[in-house]
Amino acid sequence: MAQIIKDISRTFSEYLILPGLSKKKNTVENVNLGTPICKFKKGKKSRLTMNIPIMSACMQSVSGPDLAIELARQGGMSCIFCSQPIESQVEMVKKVKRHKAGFVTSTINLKPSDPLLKAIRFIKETGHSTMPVTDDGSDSGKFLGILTDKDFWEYEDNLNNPVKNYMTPVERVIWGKDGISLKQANALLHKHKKQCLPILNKKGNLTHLVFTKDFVDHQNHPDELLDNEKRFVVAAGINTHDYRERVPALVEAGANVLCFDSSDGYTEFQKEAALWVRKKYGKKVVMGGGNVVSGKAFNYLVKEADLDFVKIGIGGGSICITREQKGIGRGQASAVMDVVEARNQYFKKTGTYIPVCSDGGLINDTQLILALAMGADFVMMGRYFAMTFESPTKKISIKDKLYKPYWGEGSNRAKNWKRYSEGGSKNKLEFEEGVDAYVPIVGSVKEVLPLTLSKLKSTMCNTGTTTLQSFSKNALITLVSEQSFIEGGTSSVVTFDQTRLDQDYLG
Ligand code: MZP
Repeated sequence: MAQIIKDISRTFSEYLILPGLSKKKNTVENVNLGTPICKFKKGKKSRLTMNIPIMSACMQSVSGPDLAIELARQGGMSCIFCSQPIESQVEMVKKVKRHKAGFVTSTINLKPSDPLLKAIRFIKETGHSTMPVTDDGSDSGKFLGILTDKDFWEYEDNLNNPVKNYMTPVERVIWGKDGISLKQANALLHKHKKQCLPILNKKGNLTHLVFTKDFVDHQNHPDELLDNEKRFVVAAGINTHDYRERVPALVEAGANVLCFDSSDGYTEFQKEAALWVRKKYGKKVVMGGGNVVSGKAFNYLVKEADLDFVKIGIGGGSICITREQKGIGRGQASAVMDVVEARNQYFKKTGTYIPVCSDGGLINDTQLILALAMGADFVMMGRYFAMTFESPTKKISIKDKLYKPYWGEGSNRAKNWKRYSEGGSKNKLEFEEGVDAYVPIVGSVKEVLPLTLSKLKSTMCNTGTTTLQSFSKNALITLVSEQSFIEGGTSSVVTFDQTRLDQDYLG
């Protein structure tokens, strides 16, 4: 007979955290959200840490280079999706690594012969007012001058005149040499009271622009996650099919972390692929895997596949229908607690700490906080980031509201047979494990993430802790009854939104 587990499969929304004694030092300014991502021996440090416990999901509709750059700027990390050809994934990783904080590649460029009309169109389309002029109109052509919206009068000048008659020529432009630091670039901007500094290489070609506002922005992000060469840190998804070709290409491109992207990682396929990577690169690569939902599967991957971190979660993702389609999975809270227990036992026995990640199914900030309180070292989220400006999809308007498409890696749209293939069996009839949906746009990462982190820090202060490690060690968590869950919401009052809803309803 099948073995029936006595415990119920539970979700985060069934739990609450009890406050602990908040000491005077428990202020949000004192909270440190740093978290390990690599296994480490007791008393030693993780080879890589994140400055906030958040990673974006390895999905086509979530993690492209724009999100990866913005999330690393905030201290987290994106996992660039692997359900694409190796070359395009490599290009995305390179784009993140090329991005130098504060040094931007110019997106609007002019040729000397372009009419002013073109400059006006650029200004209106992008909202930017400074445009470099290069010999071929590209972002890396020979730099000839700079044009700003102050150099001409839209309603007085002949807009068919060429920009070369209006631009400040290179001889009169203050510029920086390629290779200077952001600090030096800023010193030049400050000294000459300029807003924009073109950076030129030895041949006089444009490489980057540095803007005063970007420097300020850089100063405002003390949590930026940078590698030794001051480039943003980025992860890349890998699979158990083409790893022999994909992994070397990603390592060469500078990916800092590799992570198996699989809906079920408790397999010999993942063990074999992980051992191949370890044999080839040793500790040079940081390698995560999963997903698992039990301590047994965690132990298998850690002991047999030598992973640095393990991801937890099957069937809880917002776009996931694996549980409906196949009847496998586990409530995310139960899965996290079981794996964390196994991880803690493993640490006690071996002295090696393995970070674990709660992946998918977090429907609000509270659930993120609970996942960390239950012992996850970091979380991975898809929907949360799909809703931001930085996700790689195009926004669309439905009934006057802005949305973005968001689809699962197991949906037909992702055509990701690799992630959902069971390996070996070629005759399997295909079916979907993910849906193709839409999510409302909530703004940019720098608008939404600080609020989430602020709630997390505040809860940590309530429990009397200032680090994530002590948070999960000390958190006192209780199951809630359905009635106390209802009690937690507003009761017997009419909120503004409710009034509006009623009005809409009444027409
Ligand atoms: P969520 O943050 O949107 O709730 O969930 C994102 C997670 O769902 C991903 O990190 C991945 O583990 C999982 N996922 C991605 N695609 C599918 C699917 O098509 C899926 N079933 O379950």
